[in-house]
Amino acid sequence: MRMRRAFSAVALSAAMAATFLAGSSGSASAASSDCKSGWVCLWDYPGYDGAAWSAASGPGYYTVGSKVRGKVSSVWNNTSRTVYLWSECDNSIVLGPGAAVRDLSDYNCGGTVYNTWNNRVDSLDIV
Ligand SMILES: [Ca+2]
Repeated sequence: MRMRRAFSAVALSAAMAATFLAGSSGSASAASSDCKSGWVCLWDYPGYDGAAWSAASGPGYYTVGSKVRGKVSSVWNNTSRTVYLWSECDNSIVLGPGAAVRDLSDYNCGGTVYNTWNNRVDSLDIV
């Protein structure tokens, strides 16, 4: 049900869906220290490493930047808001303010195709 809601949000807000801003320019990797207060940061590798992409703290629906979409392995919600992560999985991951996931392989995917959330996040809501 949440997945359905997420996909309808894509259709409705395509024009206003903010694109993630690159957390670092030119650099191949970014550390957790690059994740500014008020941002949600997503990394290609576990342990907050790899190419980072970030979203501003404003509430809304965000599509993960193409360079890390479907590749996210760790995430840090460095905002004071709640964040919902979306993917093909039937469930969602809810991150309270300040919450982080070091390795999305630790989270079981609720779908029938994939085992874990590793490399699955394609969008999120900041509420
Ligand atoms: Ca990855």
